[in-house]
Amino acid sequence: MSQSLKKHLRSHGQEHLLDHWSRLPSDQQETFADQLRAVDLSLIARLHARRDTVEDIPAMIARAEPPPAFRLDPAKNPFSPSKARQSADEALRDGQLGVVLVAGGQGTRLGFDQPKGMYPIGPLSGKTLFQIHVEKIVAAARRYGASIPLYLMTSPATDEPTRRFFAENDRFGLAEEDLRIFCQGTMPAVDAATGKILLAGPGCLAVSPDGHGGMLAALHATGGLADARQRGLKHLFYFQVDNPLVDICGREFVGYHLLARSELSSQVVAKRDPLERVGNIISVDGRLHVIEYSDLPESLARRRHPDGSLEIWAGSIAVHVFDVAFLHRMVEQVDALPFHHAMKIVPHVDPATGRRIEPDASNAIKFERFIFDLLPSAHRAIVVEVDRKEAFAPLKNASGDQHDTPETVRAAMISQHTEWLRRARAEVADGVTVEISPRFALDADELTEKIVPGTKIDKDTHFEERD
Ligand code: UD2
Repeated sequence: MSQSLKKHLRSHGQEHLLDHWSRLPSDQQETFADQLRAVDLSLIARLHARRDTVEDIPAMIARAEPPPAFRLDPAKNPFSPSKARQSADEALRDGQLGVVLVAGGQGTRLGFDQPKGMYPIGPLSGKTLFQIHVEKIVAAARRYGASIPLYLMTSPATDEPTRRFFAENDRFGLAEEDLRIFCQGTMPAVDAATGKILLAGPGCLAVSPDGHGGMLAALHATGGLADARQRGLKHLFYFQVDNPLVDICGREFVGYHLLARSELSSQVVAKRDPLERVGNIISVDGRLHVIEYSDLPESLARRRHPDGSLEIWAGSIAVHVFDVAFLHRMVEQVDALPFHHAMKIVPHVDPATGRRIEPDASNAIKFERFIFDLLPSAHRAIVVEVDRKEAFAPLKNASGDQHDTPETVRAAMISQHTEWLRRARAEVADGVTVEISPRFALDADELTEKIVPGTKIDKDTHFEERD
């Protein structure tokens, strides 16, 4: 065993990781040594000591103001929706937009053992989340006569099945050169009390994905950022895999981003209740911040204006537009994204005895970066309010839960598509299930062009484009 590695581990109090070294087969020793060398031990020590930590939330909230927001009522906004749509159309026609989809999460709450993107959610078609997202991108590219590349982030657990799924399905119509799948990094979990790195098994560290904020480093390290620049992309539309209502490259959102010359724009909904599980966007000293729902004290979350509206109203739905130049600038700043601490139950093995330990309470800290922590660094950042019914129905929980289940998500899709059909002056009988493929129509306006007014829909119907 290399003496320098031993010394390095000892100097950071992590020499326990070598306790079982002599019992490892020699090929495993080599891979384990590589895994150990790749860990930034001083960073882990700093993080455990909480020296690299997130701000004092009550102090921030004391200085918080509502974020500069484009509200649903256009009369309150400095630019009109039609001007925004026009700006977005120009940028899209000019091929300035790409898309980033983060799909590295493990979907534990949903209880689905494959990547969440492979969950069949289409109410009639049974299409998966991945297929619905990609069909939207392909349809938008077709509409604008420009390519819209997709940068799809996976994690070690979701990478292989995701790649196989896309290959088996001909990338759902996306050109090969327009899909880049890249895998995010990982971070070791540490014992909460001692800061010692845990072992998942002999010769194997307990690691987990480094959070969706890992997107920045991983996109850069895998050449995605350089690719974006080389293609002449100026903006990246970013979203999460679990929301089939997401309006990918939505014209008003993109348009407001452009007109405000924002470097980072975020979609928000007016929170349904003070404790809704979404990030809270606030402005502090002229900079935007997201306070995660789990970090917002309940008494602050419940504060209201005299008219009854919530003081902290803007719920982030994790849909953003990033300027490519801004991301390039952030990549250069090592500390652009802090690490958050999450207390978790992490089963592990005792390095000395090899005995497996199954804790029954949280024993470990996992370190994660959140992409929205780039907000305070962005110039002219804005938030844009969207109508929840048109833009947000995330799949988080298994059937039986109150919110964000397969049933609530399908109901939201059906109700959006029913509403589009009614706007197109079709008559949809009550109780009928409709689903509109993104290949058939991307929005209510496109649907209106295709539906003869007065069309009666009295049985379940999936509107799909014929090949
Ligand atoms: C996220 C946001 C929350 C709100 C909500 C909207 C955080 C911490 N919270 O809550 O503010 O906007 O979404 O639905 O982001 N992912 C990765 N790699 C990782 C971890 C996550 O790719 O290491 C992806 C994951 O696949 C998913 C997304 O990030 O697409 C969000 O992850 P989540 O479902 O764990 O986040 P959640 O529901 O706590």
